[in-house]
Amino acid sequence: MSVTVVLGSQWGDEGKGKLVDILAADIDVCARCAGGNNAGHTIIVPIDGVLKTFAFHLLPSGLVNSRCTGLIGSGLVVHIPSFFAELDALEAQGLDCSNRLFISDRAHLVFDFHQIVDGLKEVELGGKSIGTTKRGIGPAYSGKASRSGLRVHHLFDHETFAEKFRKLLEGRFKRYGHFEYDTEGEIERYKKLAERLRPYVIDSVAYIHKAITSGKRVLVEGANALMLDLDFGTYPYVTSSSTTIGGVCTGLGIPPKMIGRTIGVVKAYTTRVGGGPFPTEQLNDIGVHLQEVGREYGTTTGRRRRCGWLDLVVLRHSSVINGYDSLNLTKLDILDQLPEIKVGIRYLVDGKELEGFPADLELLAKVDVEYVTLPGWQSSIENITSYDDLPENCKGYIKFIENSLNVPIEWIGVGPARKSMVKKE
Ligand code: 2SA
Ligand code: GDP
Ligand code: MG
Repeated sequence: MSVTVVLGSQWGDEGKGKLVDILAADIDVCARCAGGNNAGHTIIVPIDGVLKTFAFHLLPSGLVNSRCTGLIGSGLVVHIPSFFAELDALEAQGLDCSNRLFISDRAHLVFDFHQIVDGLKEVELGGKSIGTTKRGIGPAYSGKASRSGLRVHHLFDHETFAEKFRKLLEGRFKRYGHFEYDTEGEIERYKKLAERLRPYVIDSVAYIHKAITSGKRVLVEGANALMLDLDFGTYPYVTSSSTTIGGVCTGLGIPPKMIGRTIGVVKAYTTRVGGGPFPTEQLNDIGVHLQEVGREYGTTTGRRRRCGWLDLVVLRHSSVINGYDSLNLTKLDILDQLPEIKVGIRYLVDGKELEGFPADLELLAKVDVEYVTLPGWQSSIENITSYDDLPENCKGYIKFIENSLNVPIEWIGVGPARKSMVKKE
C-alpha cells in the first residue's frame, strides 16, 4: 500500500512527463496534486510504429498508458474550457480517455477573468514581472486563499454559482477597473460546461483512499518544481501552489505515511522560464548551446527557456525538502558535445559559504558561484541502453552528482523518446 511520487527538483521542465509515462506502464492511477494548465509535459512514444508527441498541461501524463486512470486532485486550479480542449486534442490523437479520467469536486475553478487579471498584474509589475504563463494560476489561488473562490462542485448549483460569479467579477472590476467581459454569457457557458463535466466529477478523497487501500498502484505526477514552490522557491518569482512533497498530501488528501517513494527529476543542466534569479545562468555561447541543442522552449507558451550549468546548491535545497529516494537524471545527451562541463557547488558571499539556498533575493544577487569543471565525453550517448556502455567521463559526471547529493541516480535520460532511458541497477 504505497504511493510513488515524481517531483521536479529545479525550475521545471526537467522531463517529469517522460518518467511518469515510463512508470505508468505499471500504474493504475496517475494523479496530479497541484498547479493547473501552466504545466507542460511532453511525451514522445511509439504508437503503431510511429513516434507521436503528446503535450499534457492539466491532464496527468500517465493517460498515454491505456490502462491508467487519470485523477485531477483537489489541490489544482482548473480552467474547464482548457480541460476539454486538452481532452479533445488527446482524443483526436487517438487516446481514448473515456471512463478513466476524473476531477475532484474540491478543485478550484479558473475563469477567463483570472487570466485577464494575470496579464494585468504582470503589466502592473512592469520590469519586475514574474513572467507567468498567463493561465490565471496566481489569481485563482489568491481567490482560494482569500476564501472567495469557486470550486467544481459549485457548478452544479447554477443559481448560487451565478450569484457568486457576479460578485467575484465585481470585486475584480473594483480592483482593476472595468475590463470588457460578457458576464452573463459566461454564466450561461458554464451551465452547459457543467453538464458536460458532470461524469468526470468525483469525491477524489474517497476515490484515492479506496484505490490505495485496495492495492491499486498510485503515481503522483508533480507539476512545476521545487524552485517554483510558493514557500521554498525564489519568491516572489514562483508559481502560486505547493510544488513540494507537502503539496502531494495537501493536494490529494493523503497522509505522508501512504507515500512509499519519492523520485526527483534532475536535468543534467539548469533551465528556467520567466523572470527571477538564476545563479548559474550562462548568458553566453554555453547558454545558447544548451538552449539550442536541448530545444529549450516552453511546452505551454513556446517561450525560450533560460539555460545554465547544473547547480548543486539548488539540488541540495530541493533534496532536503523533498527527501528523494532516488533520482532521474535527464537530458544528459544534451551535454554530449561539450569538452568541459561545469557544476556549481557552493554559493559564496564576501568569500564566505552560505549554508543553504538564501530566502532573500538581495542576498542571492550578491553570491559568487564556485564551480568545479569536469571533463566531457564528446560522443553521442543517445543509443546507449546500458549503464556500463556509457563513456567513462559520462559515468564520472553521474557519480559526481550522486556523491554530492548522496541520493542514488536510478534512471538516466539519453534522448527524448520513451526508449531513451537507461536504468541503473
Ligand atoms: P504561473 O503561470 O503563475 O504558474 O507562473 C509563475 C512562474 O512559474 C513558472 N512556470 C513554469 N516554469 C517552467 N515550466 C512551466 N511549464 C511550461 C513548460 C511553461 C511554458 O512546460 O514549458 O510553456 O512557458 C511553468 N509553468 C509556470 C513561470 O515561468 C513563472 O516563472
Ligand atoms: P516536464 O515539464 O518536467 O515534464 O518537462 P517538459 O516536457 O516541459 O520538458 C522536457 C523536454 O525534454 C521535453 O521536450 C522532453 O521530450 C525532453 N526530454 C525529456 N527527457 C529527455 C532526455 O533525456 N533527453 C532529451 N534530449 N530530451 C529529453
Ligand atoms: Mg514542462
